[in-house]
Amino acid sequence: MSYVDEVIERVIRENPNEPEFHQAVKEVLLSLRPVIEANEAQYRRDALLERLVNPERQIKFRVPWIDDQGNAHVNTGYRVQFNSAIGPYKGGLRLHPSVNLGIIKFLGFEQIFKNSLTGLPIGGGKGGSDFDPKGKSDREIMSFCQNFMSELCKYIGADTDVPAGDIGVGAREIGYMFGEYKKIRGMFAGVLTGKGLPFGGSLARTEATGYGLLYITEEALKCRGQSLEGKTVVVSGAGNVAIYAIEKAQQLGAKVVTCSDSNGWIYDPNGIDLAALKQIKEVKRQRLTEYLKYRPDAQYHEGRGVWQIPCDIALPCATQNELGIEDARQLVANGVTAVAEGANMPSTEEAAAYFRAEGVLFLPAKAANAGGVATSALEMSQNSERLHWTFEEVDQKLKSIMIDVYHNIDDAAKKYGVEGDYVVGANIAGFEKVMAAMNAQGIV
Ligand code: NDP
Ligand code: 2IT
Repeated sequence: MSYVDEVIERVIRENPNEPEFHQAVKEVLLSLRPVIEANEAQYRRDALLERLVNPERQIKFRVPWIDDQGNAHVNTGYRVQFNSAIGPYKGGLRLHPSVNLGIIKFLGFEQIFKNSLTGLPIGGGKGGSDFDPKGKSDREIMSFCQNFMSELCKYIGADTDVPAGDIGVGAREIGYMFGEYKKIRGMFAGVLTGKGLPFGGSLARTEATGYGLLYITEEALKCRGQSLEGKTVVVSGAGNVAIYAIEKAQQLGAKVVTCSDSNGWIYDPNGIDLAALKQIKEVKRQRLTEYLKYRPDAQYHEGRGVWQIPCDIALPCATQNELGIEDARQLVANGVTAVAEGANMPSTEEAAAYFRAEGVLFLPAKAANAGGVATSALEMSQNSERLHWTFEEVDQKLKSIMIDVYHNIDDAAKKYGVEGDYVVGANIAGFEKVMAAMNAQGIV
């Protein structure tokens, strides 16, 4: 059996009940087959792939917190420090009831290659908890975040591991966690990114993932003699990534007609009212049903359904495996020409394969949403030099990073004879640097 197949089989056997982790490992290792097979004997001898798929460290801890009625609750916290070959572990924290070790491992594994693609010195990690922030008061969120950090603070540091936001973690949560870290460790350090602007946050970090998604899409379209001007765009999600993807898409002349949350979705044929969406989601933390109060002519539907709306470009920005094969077929039948993933692994294996087989421009998550973590690395740079850059400076750097990511994955796909296959291009381009660093550092 080939080395790649052997390691995939072992990952599935040794990590039962972690389907998302299997899915991420399979996608990466199968893409790497030509690179691995060219050096199979050496990689096998050095257990390179076994070292790649086994986290350097995984931390699991108890998080007790107290609700407003005085009752204590216990959730589970995780931090998976996956790979530090090219820099300190870097990656977000997710607070969602679906969080388990397998989900954090899939996200941490993806993060290794994404972070490498940014060209910046950051390793891969991810963390979070099965705590459900929905419907909790500010006090309850604070209690959870403080108790989460009182344990996590033992394992992170500005040169060790630098967490940030993900689903359920935004500026509010990062602020509470930062305060607790500072209190316990007695130091003001750049140990988290996505911080508030008054205490070391970077301008444009809030916008970065969504903006970056559109910058890479714009570049890929430009290379095909196209632009976003006049295009109809379908977006899923209504959180940080979705909101700023909608904002940049609109600025670039596209019309975005949908968004969604976990209860339902909006179809607004006149174009999403971004000010209303921000008010509902960022300020009032309400459900999307509220949108109809601002735009009575829009439609609200329960459940999922954005992929049935005809569009030129689809941007899944909510969560993993939210776009399946039936959705992909519907999108293609309706004439979609480009899909760029704002969320992590939003397309199922089958859906991603179908888009590529149908000649749809498909920009996979680890390239397309790399703008968020890239800007986190820019926040780390600013913290290290104790300076602040302007919005324009950060935004310009973000844009040039995303343009470089596109050309790197495009070149890698061409080099390996699969022009236009950006799943393979991103996996190989991300892997090459990590592999070179791991080889140079010996068997550790
Ligand atoms: P937010 O918490 O801000 O928003 C998440 C959005 O997705 C919400 O609208 C949420 O709806 C919806 N959603 C979450 N889980 C589900 C689910 N199981 N089913 C349906 N809808 C769901 O998170 P972000 O915008 O930060 O993250 C979105 C995606 O982007 C994630 O995959 C994340 O990993 C990825 N990402 C985020 C980056 C960042 O910088 N924040 C960077 C790169 C990737 P509801 O509110 O109802 O739960
Ligand atoms: O998935 C991701 O890249 C993120 N959630 C952002 C991580 C970060 O460290 O900014």
